[in-house]
Amino acid sequence: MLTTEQQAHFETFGFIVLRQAFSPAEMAEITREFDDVLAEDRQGQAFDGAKRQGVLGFIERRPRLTRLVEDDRIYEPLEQLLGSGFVWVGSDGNLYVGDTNWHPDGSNLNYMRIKVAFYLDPVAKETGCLRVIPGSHQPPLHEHLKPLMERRGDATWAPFSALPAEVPAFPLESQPGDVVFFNQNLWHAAFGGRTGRRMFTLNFAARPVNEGHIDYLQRVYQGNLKNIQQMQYTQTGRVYTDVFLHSDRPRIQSMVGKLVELGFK
Ligand SMILES: O=C(O)CCC(=O)C(=O)O
Repeated sequence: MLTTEQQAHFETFGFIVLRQAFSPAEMAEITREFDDVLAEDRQGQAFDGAKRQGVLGFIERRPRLTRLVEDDRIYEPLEQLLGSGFVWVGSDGNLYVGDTNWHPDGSNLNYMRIKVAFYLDPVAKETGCLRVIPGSHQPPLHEHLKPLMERRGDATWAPFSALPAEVPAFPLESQPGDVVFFNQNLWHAAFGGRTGRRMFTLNFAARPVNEGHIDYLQRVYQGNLKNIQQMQYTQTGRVYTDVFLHSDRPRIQSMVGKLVELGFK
């Protein structure tokens, strides 16, 4: 459970880090599964570091990883921040290559979505930790930052007279076992990480209550479907699995019910 102050931190700044929420023994298990899933996706090939490897539908591939979404340490904060009836969007496991440029995951300021990120190696400001611009999940700062995206990937682009790596931001330095929760409208980036930086994310959205929300979920689903069909190594053709969509676990059922109703597969 989050304290009232932690909730206020999330609401005001757009993120919260839960320090050492998972023990070293749990992280060893989770990391082993992570490495296994990413290796399985590569079908025996070594990771050559030429570009990011991203595996969508990541946590559904191992029961130990699937359990994370119903774990009190993840589920309860989400219920506090998103409200009851929140829905599953999806997960990805990643080996990153190079910097991640400034972006929000979306600009749908009327619909709350949260990303939960696990960094599996220690990461600091100059070594690939997530940097966030506190408060940028809300207007007007959210909109004021849009020039940052005009020339993505250009390391000399400085619309605010600061190079990308010097844009004023807060570094979410973390150790394995820490869990980052952030509002997906928040502007974020990462600089200086090693090739093969390991992280995975779980993504959720508030209960959809209007056409705009449903429309958003449909668009994300279609986008994920396209991405999954174009995955670098293994194409499953499905965003979700039947086992997950028809789970007998009450917490999982509650987050996928709407997706089943919408015909997502
Ligand atoms: O860790 C990173 O490089 C960035 C992660 C990110 O942008 C995301 O998951 O949306």
